[in-house]
Amino acid sequence: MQEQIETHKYSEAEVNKSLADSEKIEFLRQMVRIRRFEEASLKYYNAGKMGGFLHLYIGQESIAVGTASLCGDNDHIITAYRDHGHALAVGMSMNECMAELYGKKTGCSKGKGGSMHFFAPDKNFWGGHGIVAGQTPLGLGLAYGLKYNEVKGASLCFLGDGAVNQGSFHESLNLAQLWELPVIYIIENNGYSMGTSQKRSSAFNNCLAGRGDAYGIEWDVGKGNDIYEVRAKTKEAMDRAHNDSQPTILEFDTCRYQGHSVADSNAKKYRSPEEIDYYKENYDPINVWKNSLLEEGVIDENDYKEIDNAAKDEAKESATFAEESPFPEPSAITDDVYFEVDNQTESGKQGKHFFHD
Ligand SMILES: Cc1ncc(C[n+]2csc(CCOP(=O)(O)OP(=O)(O)O)c2C)c(N)n1
Ligand SMILES: [Mg+2]
Repeated sequence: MQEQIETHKYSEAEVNKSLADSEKIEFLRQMVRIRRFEEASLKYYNAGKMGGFLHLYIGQESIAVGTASLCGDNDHIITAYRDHGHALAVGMSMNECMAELYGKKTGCSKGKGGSMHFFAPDKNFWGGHGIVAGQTPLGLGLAYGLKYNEVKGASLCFLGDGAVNQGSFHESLNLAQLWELPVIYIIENNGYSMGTSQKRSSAFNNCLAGRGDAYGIEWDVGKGNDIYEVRAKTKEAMDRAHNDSQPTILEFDTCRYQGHSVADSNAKKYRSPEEIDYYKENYDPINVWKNSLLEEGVIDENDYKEIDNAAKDEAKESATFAEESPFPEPSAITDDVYFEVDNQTESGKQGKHFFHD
C-alpha cells in the first residue's frame, strides 16, 4: 500500500506529468529487454559460450532506464562492470552486446572487452570499467570536459555501494565541488559488495549519499525500483548540473537478484533466498511499473505479453547472431589499445602519448 502511494506521489512530478503514454510504454519495453537479454546471456554463459565474468543487472533495471531517459545530446553515462543495463538503455543493440559477450568481432568492443567493457562513444556511453570506483575520476573528467568546452551537459557516473569507500571516489568528490563540475554520482545501493553487506563494509550516518555533506555537495536518496521517483530525483540533479554547473550525489536503493557474478561464493550464506524473494514479490521494478501502467490504463495484460515475447525473441536472435559471427583475428590483438598508434598521430609517432613539450 505504501508503495502505491509513493509511486503516485512522484507521478505528479513535473518531469513525469508531461510523459506521453508511448514514452511510458517505452520504459517498460526497455526494462523487459534488459531482463530478457541478461537471462539469455546467463543461459549461454552456462552453456560455455562465453569467457570471463558476467555480472548481471537483473533487479536494478529501473535505475538505468529511468536515468538514461533524461539524457540529451550533451549528457554522458559511465559505469562499472555491471554495465549491460546501461548499455541497452542508451540504445545499444542486443546484437552488438551479445556478440561482445561471446568475444566475437561484431561485438561493440570487437570481442576484446567482454561483459565488463561495453562502450558506445557515439551514444555518449563510456563503459564498462572493472576497477571498483575506477570510473569515478573518469566520470569527473567527462564533467570537466563539458565545463572546459562550455557545453551545457551532465556526466552521470554510476557506482555501487561498495565503491563509495575507495579513495579515488573521495578525491573525485573533492574536485567535483571545488571546481563546481556538472557530475552526478549515482550510487546503486543493492546492499552488497560481492558477499559483504553494506553494514559490514561502510561507516555511515543514515545513508551513503549523506557523505556529500563533508564536501558541501547536494545529495538525495530514493527508491530505485520506481521509475517515477528515479526520474524526478535525477531531473533535479540534472538541472543543477546544466544550469548551475554543480555536482550531486544520488543514492537509489535496489536489489540484485543474481549472484555478484555467475561465480558467487557463499551465495546462500551472505544473504538468504527469502530476502531476494521478498523483494521480487513486493518491489520488482518491472512489476511496479507494469502495475502503474495497468492502473493508469496505459496498457493491458496483452500489451505486456507482446512486449515480453518480443524481448525474448530479440534476445534469442542476438545469441544466434553472436554464435554465427567470427572471432577477431589474432593479428588484431594490439589494435584499439592506443588511439594515437592506430591513427598514426604525431604524438603516436613520437611516443609522446600523454605529455606535450
Ligand atoms: C579496486 C578493486 N578492488 C576490488 C575489486 C574486486 N571487486 C569486484 S566487484 C567488487 C564489489 C563491488 O561492489 P559494489 O560497488 O557494491 O557494486 P555491485 O557489484 O554491487 O554492483 C569487488 C570488491 C575490484 N574489481 N577492484
Ligand atoms: Mg553493491
